[in-house]
Amino acid sequence: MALLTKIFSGQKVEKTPCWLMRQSGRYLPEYMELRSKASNFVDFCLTPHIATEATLLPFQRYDFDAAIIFSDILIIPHALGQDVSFITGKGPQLSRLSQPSDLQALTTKKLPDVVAPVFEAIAAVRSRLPHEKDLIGFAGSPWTVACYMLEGQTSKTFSNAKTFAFKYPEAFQELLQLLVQATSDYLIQQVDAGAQVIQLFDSWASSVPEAQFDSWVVHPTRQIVSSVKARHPGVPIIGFPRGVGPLYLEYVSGTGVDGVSLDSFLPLKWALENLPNNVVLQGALDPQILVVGGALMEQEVKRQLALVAGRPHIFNLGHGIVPETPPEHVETLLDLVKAGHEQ
Ligand code: 1CP
Repeated sequence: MALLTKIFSGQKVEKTPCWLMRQSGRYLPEYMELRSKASNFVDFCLTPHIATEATLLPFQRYDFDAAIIFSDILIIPHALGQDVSFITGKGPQLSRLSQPSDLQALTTKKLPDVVAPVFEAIAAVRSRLPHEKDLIGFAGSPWTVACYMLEGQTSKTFSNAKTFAFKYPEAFQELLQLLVQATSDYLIQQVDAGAQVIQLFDSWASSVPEAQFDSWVVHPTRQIVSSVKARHPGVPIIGFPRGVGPLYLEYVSGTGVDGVSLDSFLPLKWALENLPNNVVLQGALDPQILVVGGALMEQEVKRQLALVAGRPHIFNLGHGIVPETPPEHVETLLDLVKAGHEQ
């Protein structure tokens, strides 16, 4: 059994498994070269042989314990009929939904055909990946995906998305429910195709007010977890409610996730004292420490491994690798995690 699935099955592991969010991305020159072959990022994600290659690229250099299928959380809005494009230097641009009536343009009709290449890539990666490595499938959580759909672009505050949610609560719930349905089906089919672990990214959960946290974040996530588990009871699901501080506890107990990805802002000691023992903790090196490397990184990796010792733990960052990361620091990090467990 590969290390991630082994940890989730409650067994002891011989070393702390490690994979990194955005492990295939702009910090790797070979990714930039592959990326230059497609002008359109959506096409890049939806071309099976390219997505397969992108997923496997980091394994030419590194001994990660898991691969994550190369795709993006905004494939779902694209498959629901929204215009989605990625502009270099600006990030994602979507035809913004600003009125409840704009939701009528969304449809699940074409979704199965549009996302089919993702399942093809998953099957191809699984057949090429060594059996001791897990393959992670993923999707964005409804709140975070809705943020982009309602904002039309990235934002520090997602104030247009929040205004829509407050002003039109019924239409907003309708959007969340459409995303719950589409995302559940999408993840079930990722597992059918060969994904062994699922991660749900709720990167903007931090912008949800406390009083709305249950209905905008916890409840829709619990619905997805229940639907996926109804079809695939054994598949581990990791949630990533980035930046929610003490609401991590409400998230973990309310959603039924098997693991939780910690961000770099949450005190590790708080997580260890407050989150249930049976939940697998993933994280949480600050990506900027990976950029700097050296003694700083060594100290911090050792500190985190010592603190988490005895708990089920997957080493990762607190958010994705940033483009300015020197690729050789990733190698050093993997060595440190490996050595840390042997001490
Ligand atoms: O031109 C390029 O190469 C585009 C850069 C890029 C990459 C490499 C984007 C655009 N997406 C991705 C891949 C990606 N996105 C993966 C691949 C698997 C991996 O190796 O981890 C994953 C898991 C994602 C998920 C994703 N996309 C999230 C959730 C995780 C997170 O970073 O918070 C989010 C918020 C997105 C939206 C998105 N897609 C791309 C960008 C630049 C962004 C973020 C924009 C923003 O800051 O709001």
